[in-house]
Amino acid sequence: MKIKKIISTSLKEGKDKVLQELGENAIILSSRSFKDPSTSQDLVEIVAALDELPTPKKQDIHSILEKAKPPETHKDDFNQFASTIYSEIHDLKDQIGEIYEQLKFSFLQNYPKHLRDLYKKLLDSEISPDFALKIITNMESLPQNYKKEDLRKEIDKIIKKNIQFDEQIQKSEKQQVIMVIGPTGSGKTLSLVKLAVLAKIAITNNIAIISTDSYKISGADQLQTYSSIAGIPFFVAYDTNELKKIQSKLFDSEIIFIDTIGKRQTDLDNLEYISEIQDSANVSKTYLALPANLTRKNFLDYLDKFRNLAPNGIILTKIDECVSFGNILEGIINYPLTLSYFTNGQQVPSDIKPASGEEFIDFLMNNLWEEK
Ligand SMILES: Nc1nc2c(ncn2[C@@H]2O[C@H](COP(=O)(O)OP(=O)(O)OP(=O)(O)O)[C@@H](O)[C@H]2O)c(=O)[nH]1
Ligand SMILES: [Mg+2]
Repeated sequence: MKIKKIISTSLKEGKDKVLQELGENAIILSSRSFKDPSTSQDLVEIVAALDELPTPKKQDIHSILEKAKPPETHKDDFNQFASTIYSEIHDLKDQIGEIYEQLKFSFLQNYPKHLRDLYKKLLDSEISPDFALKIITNMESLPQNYKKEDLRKEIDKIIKKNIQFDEQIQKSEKQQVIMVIGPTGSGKTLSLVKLAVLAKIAITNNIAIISTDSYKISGADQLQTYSSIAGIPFFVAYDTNELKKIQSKLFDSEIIFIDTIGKRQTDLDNLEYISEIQDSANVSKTYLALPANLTRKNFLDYLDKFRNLAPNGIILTKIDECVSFGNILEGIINYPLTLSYFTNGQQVPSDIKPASGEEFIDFLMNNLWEEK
């Protein structure tokens, strides 16, 4: 800032001098009148200042902003820069993914590549990592360039060692009471009808069906229709007393099939009720119907829930709707439970067959072997 003191004989003259010397942007900081001590003349003292940085004019601001704007060529540069960054982030993501995969399977480094690959396939077929590891540890004799038959043999060994397969329903001297339990919609009623019709064809004409599925309005109707088509006597029991009464009249039936409800008010109510039926009906065999297309977690949950009812075997239903069988393999081996029947469709009675190791291996092979 430039400051100037100006002495003049009048205020006007002083202002003119300020204008002349500092220009129109000068500002007056102070002014005073005084007498010259030597001449006694009246004088005026003005102190004025000028800010040396010129205040930018309006158009200057515009031009500054204009300069600050990235020119069009910069815009292109920026887009190119952004896309380079994007592709670098993408590459990094891929690399992190690869490192993650290597770490995830690093504990498999001691296994040959074909077993590491098999391990990944087992995970894809919904087998848990721990269980998959157990399987490949048991397959160490699988040759490196294994063929379909080599893999089949190894799976066969595991299945034979770990899974029990049931005999189909046979003729018996004593009356057999066969009950089907399971979660809602698992295929209990349809499986029971298939079994009853097969028993009528292959074992005895002397069978009966009792429904305890009176909770749902149409529950018993569906079964009644099937029974009348197949010419099998059909009864509905609304409680255990009634069930006992009906059974006492069926003393000479060779096989009695009992259908149960999928769901009451709560799971616990349901299980208690089924347990009462089991006791009062003197059940000789209880099948647990479970759909093969359940997730591993649901499959294990149901095995847990129904294990208190001590099922003798599993009817694995809806195999035709199932893509991966690892969940079942793990559930059944871990519990362990006997596999009794497989159902694979809605045709009565053709879409049911006794469970067999051969068939089960076929299902697993579909997940583990791709035809080249
Ligand atoms: N695709 C296919 N569908 C099936 C099979 N078994 C049963 N179903 C169908 O699954 C549905 C339920 O079958 P149900 O036999 O009524 O099942 P549920 O366990 O008695 O059912 P709730 O009594 O309601 O608990 C029906 O639409 C059946 O046709 C099967 O093996 N394959
Ligand atoms: Mg039913």
